[in-house]
Amino acid sequence: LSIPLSSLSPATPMTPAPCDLGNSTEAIKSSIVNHVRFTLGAYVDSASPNDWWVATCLAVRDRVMDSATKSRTLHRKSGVRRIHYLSLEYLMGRLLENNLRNSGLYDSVKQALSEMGKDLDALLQSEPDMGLGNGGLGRLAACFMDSLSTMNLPAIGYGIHYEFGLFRQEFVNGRQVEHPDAWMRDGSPWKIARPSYRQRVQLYGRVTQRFDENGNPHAQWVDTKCLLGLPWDIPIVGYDSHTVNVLRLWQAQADEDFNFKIFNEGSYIEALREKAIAETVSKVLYPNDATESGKELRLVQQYFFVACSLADIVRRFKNGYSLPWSEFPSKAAIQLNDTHPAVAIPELMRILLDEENLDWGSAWKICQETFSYTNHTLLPEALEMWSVGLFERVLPRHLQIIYRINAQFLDGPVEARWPGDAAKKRVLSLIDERGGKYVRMAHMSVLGGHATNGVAALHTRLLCERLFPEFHELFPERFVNITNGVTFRRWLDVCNPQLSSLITETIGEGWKKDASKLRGLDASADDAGFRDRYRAIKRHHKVVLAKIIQDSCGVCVSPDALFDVQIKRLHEYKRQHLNLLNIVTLYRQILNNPKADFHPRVFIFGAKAAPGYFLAKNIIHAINSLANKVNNDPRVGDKLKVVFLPNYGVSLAEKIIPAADLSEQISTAGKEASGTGNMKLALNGALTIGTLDGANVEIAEEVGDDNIFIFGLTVEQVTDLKARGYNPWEYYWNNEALRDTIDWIGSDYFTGHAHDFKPLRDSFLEHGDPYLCLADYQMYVDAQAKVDAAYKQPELWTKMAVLNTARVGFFSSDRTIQDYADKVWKLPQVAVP
Ligand code: NTF
Repeated sequence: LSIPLSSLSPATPMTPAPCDLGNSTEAIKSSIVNHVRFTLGAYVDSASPNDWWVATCLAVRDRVMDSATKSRTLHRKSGVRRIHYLSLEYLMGRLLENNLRNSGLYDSVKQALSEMGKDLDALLQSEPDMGLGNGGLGRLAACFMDSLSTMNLPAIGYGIHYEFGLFRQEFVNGRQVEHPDAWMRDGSPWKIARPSYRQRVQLYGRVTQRFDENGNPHAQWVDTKCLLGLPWDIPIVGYDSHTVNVLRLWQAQADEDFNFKIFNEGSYIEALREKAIAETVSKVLYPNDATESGKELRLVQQYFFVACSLADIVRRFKNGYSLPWSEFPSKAAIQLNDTHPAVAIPELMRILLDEENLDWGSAWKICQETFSYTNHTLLPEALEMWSVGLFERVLPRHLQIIYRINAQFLDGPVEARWPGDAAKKRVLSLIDERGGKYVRMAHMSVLGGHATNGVAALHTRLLCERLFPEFHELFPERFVNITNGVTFRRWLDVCNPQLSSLITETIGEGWKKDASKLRGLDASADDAGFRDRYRAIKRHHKVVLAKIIQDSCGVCVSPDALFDVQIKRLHEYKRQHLNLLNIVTLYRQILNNPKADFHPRVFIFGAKAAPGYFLAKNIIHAINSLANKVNNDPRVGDKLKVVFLPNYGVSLAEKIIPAADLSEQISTAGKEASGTGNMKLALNGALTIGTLDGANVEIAEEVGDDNIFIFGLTVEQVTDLKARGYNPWEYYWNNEALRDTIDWIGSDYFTGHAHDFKPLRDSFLEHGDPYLCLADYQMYVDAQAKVDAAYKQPELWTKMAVLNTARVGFFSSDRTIQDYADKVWKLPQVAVP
């Protein structure tokens, strides 16, 4: 049977005209039902809650995908520069509610579901968190994606499609136990595979030479192992904007050619083993926060996603325009979210030199114009360094390139500025040689780009003065401050719709896109009627949180108590153990003086510890053991409760933050780069008790000294004290309450075993108290007494809380992103019609 070819390819295309799906309740109802029936193959009558959730997500996704395609086309056709955000972490949390609120579909979808007897709120709560990040750094990237779409900026986020996100935390006898987080075991309706943009990545192997058509030598990377990267796209819906950018996450796959050869040799098992090894590359997120993890797999992860992303960017440049390479930076800006993706610098050099045959000088100029780098930490243990041996094995060609970058830098600008100064060269070199040889990724990031930024004013100052003083002296114009921000859509509109409505009713809707307008609320702080409503909303959220506490900790707490909240990763520098010292002190005071006039307080913790971080886990155990004692001590009653909510993450934060009265931001001055939880809590009317660290400094400036509780040593005082020789024993012997507190922690009172918290006790005394808890202890206890006094005056407290909400508009990530767009990326806004 032969069919004429012409009948298979009709002259008129068969694609029907694009249909507008419609946003009416009826249209949405039929979309959802269609997905239940035709996508999921279920009966409407018997579909599971998960089916309804998936069908609802898909109905929403259908309505944003057209905008995603339109945005992409417009960005390509208009030929504007795009920002490519490279990050190893994105802590997205749940997507449905955010997408509903941002797209304006919330009310009609709620109505549609309710007409079908389904409760939207229940569906929203059933969504698993997309927890592809550890903490602040990953959540910042997620906030930035929201702001980029909202502000009509052409952007792509690149990252890794981890099969397992951050571990799920459980407490067993007060100790942290980790479980895998299989967030997408059942797939995810938000992600779309893009197999046509798959990339191939080389690793290992060795370097030889080849000659181009003009007889010029070029390095050639051969005998490599290959991996494939499959991109998954997640649409990012902006608030009240038609721009839908994408987050593109790479999944590692085995190279089929490679397997095919082994299959032919009959080694079926061997072939599948290789495949499994290849796929481990995107298996799991490293659960380390603010510590460097020198593992080969981690380096391979970094290079894998960087190489896929750069190949994708280069493909778009070559297909989209016929421009010389010198124009590449006019089309593509690349932001390095910390040093984790810094291998992008030698990778772009490799592409330009070895594949595109550019000369060194031109390639280097393109790199510098393309890249910029955000530093997120001053902690020396968090600064990434890769051993030269490992680097050479995994990325031999890249190491050659790094050596050449280094030689040109040391022989050029460094020699010119400090002739013959070997010490300066040792300090500035890209290779650390103080015992073994290591590649300093932070130095490479400063050198390979045109801008380096810190994430709060104080942090940027310390970057220039302490971390990179010589770089700053050589290239002062490269250093900029861009204070962090958070998206007010998720962290107010979505998590606190009641407060969002009250604000909108009072000052109009403009604040959602221009957060500085929140200042319009300043006057309401003096309006008793407004304060009543504000307080009622806070109380509502405290009731909701009390229920969560009851369900997950089995502890009954009163919503009339002061909710004192410390939620962040568990780390010594964040000083959850200073908080612990204060609670133990209060516990003693209550026992010694049961009649003391102390407003009841609930101390609420949420924190995961890196699985290998022994002392952090000891602190969790100590807080849980303290909680167990305090909560069950009849002498204490309701005066004091301590709860450690398990499995802290984005969704839990959305419940805790609107319910918080007090926000603990008590890091040792000079250690917290910025903090972003501090901003979310202040926005929701929690007052801050904090040190002059990170963005706390700027929060204090914005809200005013009367509306915040600042205590503790400043950065300069910390430095002086350490220089003089800090001795925690002096504080121990000179302060009886402190001594009793520490002795009590070291006793068998809390668990029956005196050795249980010996590591914690030793860290305070025998190991020198590296984060100066003892030095700040008395000032902290005094500040907490001021908090107690203020909370007893509800009108005063609410006034302060309102002023916090009104005055933190500066910390919107829209402002942060506008700063990046203006100062670093030079990006225009492109409105999608
Ligand atoms: C974190 N850095 C800082 O510790 C926070 O202070 C800051 O708010 C966030 O970054 C976002 O800028 C890290 O997680 C890391 F990995 F750099 F240590």
